Amino acid sequence: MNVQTVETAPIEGQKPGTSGLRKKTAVFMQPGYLENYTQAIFDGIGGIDGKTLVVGGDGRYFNDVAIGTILRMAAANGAAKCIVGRGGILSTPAASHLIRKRGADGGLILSASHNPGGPNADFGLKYNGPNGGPATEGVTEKIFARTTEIDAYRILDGGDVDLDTLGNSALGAMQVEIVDPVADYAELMGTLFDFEAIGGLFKGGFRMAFDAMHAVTGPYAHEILEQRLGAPAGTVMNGVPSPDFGGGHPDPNPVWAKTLMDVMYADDAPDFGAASDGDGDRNMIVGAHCYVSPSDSLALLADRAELAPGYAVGLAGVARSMPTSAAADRVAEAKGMAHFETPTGWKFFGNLLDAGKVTLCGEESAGTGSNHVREKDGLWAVLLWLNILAVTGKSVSELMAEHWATYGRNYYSRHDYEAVDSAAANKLVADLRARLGALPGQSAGGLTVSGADEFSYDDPVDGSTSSGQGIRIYFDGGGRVVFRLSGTGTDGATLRVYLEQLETDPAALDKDPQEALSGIVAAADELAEITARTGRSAPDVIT
Ligand code: VG1
Ligand code: CO
Repeated sequence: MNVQTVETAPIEGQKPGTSGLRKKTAVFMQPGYLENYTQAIFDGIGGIDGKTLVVGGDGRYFNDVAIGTILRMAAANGAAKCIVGRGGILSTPAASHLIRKRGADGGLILSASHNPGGPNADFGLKYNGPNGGPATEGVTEKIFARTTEIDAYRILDGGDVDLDTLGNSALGAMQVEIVDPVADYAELMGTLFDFEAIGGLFKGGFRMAFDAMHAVTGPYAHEILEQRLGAPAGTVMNGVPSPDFGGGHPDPNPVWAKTLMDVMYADDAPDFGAASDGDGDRNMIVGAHCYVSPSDSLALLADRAELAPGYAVGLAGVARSMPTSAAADRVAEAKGMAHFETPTGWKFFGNLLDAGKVTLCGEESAGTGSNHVREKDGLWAVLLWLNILAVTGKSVSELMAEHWATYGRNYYSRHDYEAVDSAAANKLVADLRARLGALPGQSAGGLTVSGADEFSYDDPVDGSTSSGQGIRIYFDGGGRVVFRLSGTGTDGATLRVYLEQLETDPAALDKDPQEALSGIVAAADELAEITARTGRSAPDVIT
C-alpha cells in the first residue's frame, strides 16, 4: 500500500452550514468530492499527523463506502489511529462520548441527521473537536477556506478495513480499532440516571413506545430500554437502521413521526412516547394524548433535572438557542440560575459547557443535552424524562400542567416553508432587515410591534462575534416572531418562522398552540409578506 498524492482543484459550494457539510448523496459521491472535503478538514485543523480520530455515522446510504475512503485518507495523512463504530455506526452523541472518553483529537461524523437518506436523498460530514463537540465557527471557517484553495489530497492506493469485526488491525502505518458502538454510551447513561427506579416503572406495568424511525438509535434503544431497563420487547418501534430510513424523514416531530403520534393519541395510548432522529441527537417527547414542545421539554428538564442522580448537585445554568422559547429562562430566573441565548446550532453551546457556565442546553428543533457530552442527545433526554416520571410518579400531562401553572406557558410553534426559491427567500430577509428600524410602533395582525432587531452573539468565553443570526420582532403583550433561513437544507432555501406568545392567565393555559398564536402568525405574514413573496399560502411543516 502506497500513499498517493492526487492533484485536485477546489469544488464550489463546500461551505459547511449549521451542522457540517450537507449535500445530496449524488453530489457527495462525485469523484473527488468527499476526498476534497475530508482533506480540507485535515488541513483546516492543522494536519492529523500522529493524531487519533473517532469515525462513525448514522448508517445511511454511502456511510460504509465513505468511511473506507476516510480511513485510507487518514492513514495517508499520518494519523496514528482511528476508532470506528462497528459497521461504521455511531450515533452523534455516542461519537461525542467516545472522543471524550478516549481522549481522541477529534472525530468525523457522517450524517445528514434528520434529512432523508438514500441515493436520491442527503448525505453529510462534520468534524468534531477534542472536546467532542462540533467545530467552533473559527475552525469551520478554516476548513471552508481550505476547500477554496485545495490542490491535492492524500490517500492510500489500496487497503480495506473489515468494519464488522471488533478489534484492532492495521491500515498502512495506522491502527484501526473497531468498537461496539453502544457499550460505552449505555454505560455512561447508567451513571447519570437511576436505572433501578426506571426499571421499577416498567415492572409496574408502565408502557412506553419509542420510535427509532429506522435510524441509528435502534440498537441503542433496544439495549438500554429493553435489555437494561426491562421494558417489554416491542417497546422500540422501527428499531433496525436502514440505509434510507425506511423511505421516511427521520425527523422526530409530529409531522414526520406520525406513526408514533397515532399510537400516543389512540384510546389505549401508552404512558410515554419518544422518538429520535437519523443520527440520534434529537428527541421528541409525547405523553398519552400530550405532545410536549421541545422548548417546554427543555424548561421542564431544567426545572426537575435534580431528580436524576447525575444532576443531583443542581445545574450551573441553562442555555438555549435564540429561536427557542423563553420557557427555560423563566425556570432559570425563578431558580436563580444563569441562562444564555446562543445562535442556532450545537457548536455554540460547547464553550459554555467547557467553561462550566451551563449544565443543560436545548433547541426548539428537538435537541436537548447536557455537559455529559458535547452534542445534543436524544436518548439521554428520553432517560431524563423517564427518571423524572419514575421519581414523581406523575404523568406527562400532569407534569406539564403543573409546569405551566407555576411558570406560565410560552405558546410556541415553528412554521417551515421548504424548497423556496433562494433568491426570493434571501430578498425577504434582506428587505425585513432594511426595515427593522421602522417597525416599532407599526401594527400588524391586530398587534403592535414593540421592538425589532437582528440577533448577534458575543461568545462570553472566547470573545468571538457571530452576527446575522435571525431577525426578531417583538409585540406588545409578550409575543415574538423570528425569521431565519435554514443552514441544513439541500433544496433551495427553507424559511423558518418561529412564533411565540407568553400566557400567564391560569384560565388560558389549555389552548391549542396554533389558535393561541394566530395573531402572531397573521402579523408575521403581514410584516414579511410571506405569502406574496414565496407564493405559498401555508407552511410545508408545522411543528
Ligand atoms: C436545524 C435546526 C437546528 C439544529 C440543526 C442541526 O438547523 O434548526 O436547531 O441545530 O438543524 O440539527 P437549520 O439551520 O436547518 O435551522 V441535526 O439533528 O440536523 O444535526
Ligand atoms: Co440530528
